[in-house]
Amino acid sequence: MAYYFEEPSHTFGEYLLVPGYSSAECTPDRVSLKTPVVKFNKKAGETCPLTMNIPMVSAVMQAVSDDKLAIALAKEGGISFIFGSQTIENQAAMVARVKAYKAGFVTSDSNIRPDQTLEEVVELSAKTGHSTVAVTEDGSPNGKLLGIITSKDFRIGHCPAGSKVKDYMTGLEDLATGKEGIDLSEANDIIWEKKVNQLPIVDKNGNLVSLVFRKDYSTHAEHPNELLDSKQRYIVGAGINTRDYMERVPKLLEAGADVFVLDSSEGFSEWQARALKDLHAAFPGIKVGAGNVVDAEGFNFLADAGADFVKIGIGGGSICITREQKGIGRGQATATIEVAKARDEYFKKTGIYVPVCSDGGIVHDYHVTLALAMGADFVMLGRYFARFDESPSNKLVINGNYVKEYWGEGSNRARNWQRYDLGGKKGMAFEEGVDSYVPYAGHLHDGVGMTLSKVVHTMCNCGALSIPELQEKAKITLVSPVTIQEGSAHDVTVRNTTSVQN
Ligand code: RVP
Repeated sequence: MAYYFEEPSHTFGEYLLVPGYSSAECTPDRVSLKTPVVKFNKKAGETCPLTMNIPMVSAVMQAVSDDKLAIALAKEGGISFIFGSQTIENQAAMVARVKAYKAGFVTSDSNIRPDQTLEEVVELSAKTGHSTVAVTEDGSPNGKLLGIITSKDFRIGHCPAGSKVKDYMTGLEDLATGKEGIDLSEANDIIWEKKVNQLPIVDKNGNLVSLVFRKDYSTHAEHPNELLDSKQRYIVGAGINTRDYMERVPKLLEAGADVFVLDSSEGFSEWQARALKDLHAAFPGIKVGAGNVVDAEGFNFLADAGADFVKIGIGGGSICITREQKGIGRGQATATIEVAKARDEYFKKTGIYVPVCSDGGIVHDYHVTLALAMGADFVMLGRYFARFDESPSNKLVINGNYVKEYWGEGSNRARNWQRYDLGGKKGMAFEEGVDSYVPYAGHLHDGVGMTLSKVVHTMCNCGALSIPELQEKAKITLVSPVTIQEGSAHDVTVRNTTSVQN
């Protein structure tokens, strides 16, 4: 006989947090949002090998996670999972670009030779927008460094036409340089000590490797949460599927991917268990999340199969029509609560803590706090990130308003049918997602800053200084539709409409 869940399932919008006692020590600036991404033996006192500084990851979607968004999100402390619905080569190139982007270290693309003219320097600067030009023996980006020339070194019109770079540049003898391998704060110390605006980094043969600029260091300092690997490169994830993983993963590992996720709309399957087994056997130490599931049974299956984290959610995504098309799914809040409980039971039984990620259905900023309070270690968001400048989709004007395009991986536009593949002979493909617009929301840095500000304030209202403390202390209540109505401005005529989307 079929199994019936006794309670209807619920979404985030049906819940609120009831404040707990906040002591004077509980202030937003003291809240830590650090959270584990992959499993570890917590009972044995192991520390998690991969943590994030904020509990947010971006969805494995064409309209959301490319290298540009991945860099922007890593700067804030989270991880992007670069979309897998593209060729292996393209995906690996995106991962490689994130890893090559050395926070604060700029690879020079506008070098010049000492025998070239000042007019050529001006031309080059106009083309690249860089006022500092490195002078190398052969003019190549990694040639032997001979000096630096900047727009402050000469005045065009006051120097004889055809003047040579070598007569105006700051030569090596007067130049502060850093050795390859130096870290950013050491580079910054030299910049301050020597009172210079830039520091060329050279290898042991004197060849130019990169440049560190004084102005970039302050940008770096604006991102205290940035998520870096042991080589000071941004951390990045990649979405994979259950079909071509043995070809795709080695290329992505080579490109530097730190963590993977099996991207499937329904992950309680033999295909996922097989992929997890094969990948862990072929690439020892690899970190692979799996999903999506919506109940304890699904979680236990994937945890036993070796998932490094488990993703929760079917049919709750803003662009998702899986529930309508196939009649499968579960309210996102209920699914999160049940799976998080299963994670805690699993930990009690095995000593292993398998982080869980609530994926999809975050509409308001407070839904992030609710998902965390309900037990999620982190959340995955699609619509939210698609709205920012850094997402790969087009920005358009519709009815006088700026919007960004946002389409589901199960839409005809993405045609990511592998995400929905159950093996065997395929029937007719049908859409499980829509193509849509979302309101444009500016820079990711500002949007994420605002969301997290709300999260940490609410955590303080609950008396929590960390995510585990929130999970322990949160008091959560279901609310009636009338209570929800009471929660927004009511029985008044609102004079201005400057309130923010979320
Ligand atoms: P949202 O943040 O609500 O936009 O949801 C994003 C999530 O929706 C993704 O992480 C994924 O799990 C799911 N998704 C992506 N494409 C589709 C679809 O076409 N049905 N669903």
